[in-house]
Amino acid sequence: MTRSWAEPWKIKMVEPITMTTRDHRERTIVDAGYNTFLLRSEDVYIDLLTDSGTTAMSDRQWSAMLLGDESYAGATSFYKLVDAVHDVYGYEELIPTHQGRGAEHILSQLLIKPGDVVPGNMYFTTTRYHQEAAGGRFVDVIVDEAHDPESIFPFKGNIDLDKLRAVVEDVGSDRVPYVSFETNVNMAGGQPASMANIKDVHAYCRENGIPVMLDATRALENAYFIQQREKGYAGHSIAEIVREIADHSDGATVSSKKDNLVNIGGFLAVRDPDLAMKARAMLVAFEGLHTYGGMAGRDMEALAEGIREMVANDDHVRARVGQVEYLGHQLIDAGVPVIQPIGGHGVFLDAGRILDHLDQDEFPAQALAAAIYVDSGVRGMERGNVSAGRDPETGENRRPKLELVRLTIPRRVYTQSHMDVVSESVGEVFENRRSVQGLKFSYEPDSLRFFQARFSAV
Ligand code: PM9
Repeated sequence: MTRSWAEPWKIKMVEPITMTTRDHRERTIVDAGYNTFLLRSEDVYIDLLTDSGTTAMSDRQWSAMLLGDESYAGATSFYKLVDAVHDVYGYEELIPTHQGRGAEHILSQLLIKPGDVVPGNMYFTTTRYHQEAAGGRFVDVIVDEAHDPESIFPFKGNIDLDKLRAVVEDVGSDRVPYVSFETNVNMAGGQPASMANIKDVHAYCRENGIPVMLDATRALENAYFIQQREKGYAGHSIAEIVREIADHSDGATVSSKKDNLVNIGGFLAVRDPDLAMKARAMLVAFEGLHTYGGMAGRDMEALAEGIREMVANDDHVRARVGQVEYLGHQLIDAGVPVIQPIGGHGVFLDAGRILDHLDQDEFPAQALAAAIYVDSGVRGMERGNVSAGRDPETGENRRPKLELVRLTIPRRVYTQSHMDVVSESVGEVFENRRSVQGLKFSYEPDSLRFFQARFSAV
């Protein structure tokens, strides 16, 4: 008989949440321009907008915050963070930033020259924004399976080496400042790369003098899938696998608001001391002094503890991904089309299939996220045509193959009962899917439009 498992923590403090009426939510979503980013959290019942900065910190992290050294320069909290990053990821040089995009900004400005090409395994919104702002062009070299919502390939985050080779041969390695390798690819549905692929890409890049820069934001969740799925890794600890992933890179940007279990923070970590010195020069102009960057001393304390805690044992990540899988399998059982395999940080609904009566330029995923909110107060996020933005050359919507609603699970926040409420609501909306109408822009920002765009019903 299989035995049940439970989270490796118990709850010490609670934050009340309240259910609103359907009538209230119908008005609220119109006021928010059908954009779940524009809802007030007090109008949300179960908040699955993002796993970013929404973690419940541990008692150890909260108590570490009291030790925060708020000295302007040389704070002990900074050196604890340097040690934690070094011990867990192995990087020698640490540039602390206020969050992931601060690190992306510095890395992109330092390495990318106008006209350069940056190959990567699927775009991420802020990452591509900074690559383009530095004058680069992002080229997607992820495996084809990643764009196929029905493929069950276990490593949909892999880089297709033939695609990468073709880009390098086409533009020349001197026009490729680095390969942008994301762990557990967010926009593909939280899908991992295999260790074999990470090693092969690193070896190829070395031969061609191209650095590999990880987006290690969700390296922990990637490590879990390697342990579960890749031959030879079942007996390795999560800590060993995270370290091995990082060993095959020249540096990383990290949004610590995810795997690292904090509400704010991030970093750029590199091996090259010269690159680190240049990064520190930028850091002092854009974020803060090199021994705090964008964080308070107490934030660095919580982060140092969070980095160690995430790999202290394998139970944490097993329960974290286990909860995502629990929700995913409930939805699969209810017949709702979702991206499979179920990802590490959320369940991604295949809005393109669910609302196949809508054209992609009527933004099915945006409309579905709004409909789920109206049904139950559950807040998810569009990850499709709105997030992808417009092609700068044609000005047309990019119409990506993946038109998804992301139900993102915060770490250590919700229980299995919350997941049951979510799956019942999504099941109900799925049953009544034909009544969901399409949307059109009433306000469209020029960049990163998904954050602040407003819509009205078609
Ligand atoms: N990710 C997320 O919800 C928050 C912003 S977009 C809604 O998934 C990766 C892989 C991310 C990420 C943020 C960032 C940026 C970089 N890489 O939000 O600036 O998933 O800390 O990190 C979000 P920051």
